[in-house]
Amino acid sequence: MASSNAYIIATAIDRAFVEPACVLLASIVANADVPEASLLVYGLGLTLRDRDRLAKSCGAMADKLSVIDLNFAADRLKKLRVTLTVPSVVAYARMLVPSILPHSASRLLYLDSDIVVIDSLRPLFETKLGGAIVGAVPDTIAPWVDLSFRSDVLKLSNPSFYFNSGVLLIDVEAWQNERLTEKAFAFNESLPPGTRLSFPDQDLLNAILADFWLPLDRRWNFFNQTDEESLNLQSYLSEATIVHFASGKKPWVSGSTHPGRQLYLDHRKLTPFAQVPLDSWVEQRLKQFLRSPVNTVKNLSLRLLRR
Ligand SMILES: [Mn+2]
Repeated sequence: MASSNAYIIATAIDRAFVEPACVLLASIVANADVPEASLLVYGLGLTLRDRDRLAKSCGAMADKLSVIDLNFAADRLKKLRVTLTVPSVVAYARMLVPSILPHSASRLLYLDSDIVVIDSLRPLFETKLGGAIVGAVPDTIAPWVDLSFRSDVLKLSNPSFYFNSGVLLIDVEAWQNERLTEKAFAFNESLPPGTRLSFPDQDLLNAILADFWLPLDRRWNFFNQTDEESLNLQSYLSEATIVHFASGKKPWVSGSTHPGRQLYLDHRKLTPFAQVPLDSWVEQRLKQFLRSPVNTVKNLSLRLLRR
C-alpha cells in the first residue's frame, strides 16, 4: 500500500484557460487546507506573462507551483482528436501526467481548469481507494448519449457506470504498475477509423478504467447532472467542495447566468485578473481559437455553428 504523504494537484491548460486556471489556483490556496501540496500546471504555448499570472495567483503557496511545458508531449497530443466538448488537446494531458510523476507521488488529484475549490481537500486526499486506482464522481446519463456506443465501442459491461473525468483522484504507483497511460493511447489507436467519441479523454479513461475506479461522493465534483436539475448558489455552498463548471455555460463569460458564478467571481478577485473586464462570448471563443495552437479551422467553424 502506497504511503499518502505526498499530495500533488495538477491541471493542464493552453493560453485560452489561463484565467480560469488562476482562479482555480487561488481557490485552492484560499480553501483547500493542503498547504504542503505541490501544484502542477501543465501548459501548452504559455507566455512568460501567463506564467507570472499563475504564480501570482498562488499567493502563500507560490513556492509550491511548477509550470511545466507540455511541448515534450506535443507530438503525441496533436494526433488526438479535438471536439466540441473537448476543444483542446491539453484535455488529454490527464492520460499522460500520472505516468511521468515519480513513484513517491502516491496521491495525484487531477483537476480540470474549469473548477473552483470551496472547502478542504484533505478528506479527499485521505480517501482510501480500496484497491481501485482512480476515484471519480459518476456522471449520470445525458439524454442524448447513446448507451449502445458505450457498450459497443467503449466495451463497458455496464454503460451506466461511467465517471466524469474533471476530477480524478489517482494512485500514481498503481497507475504506473498497470501501464494505464499506454493502455489509454493503445485503446484510442484500436478504435475503428472515423469513430467519434462523445467526450474523448473521458470516454478513453472510462474504457480502460472500467474495473479500476471507485465512485466518490458528488461533493468532490459538483456539477449539473441533468438539464432539468436546478442548482442555485445555496446548493453549491451546502453540497459542494469542488465546484465544476462542466457545461458549456462558463462563468467567466460576461453576462453568464450560471448559478455558481459568484463563486468564480469571488475567487477571481484574488488573481491578477481582478481588474480585467470579462470577455463576451464572441471574444472568448475567438481567443480560444487563437490561443489553442493545435485547433483546426474545421473545429472553429463547428463551434461557431453551434450557437
Ligand atoms: Mn471541465
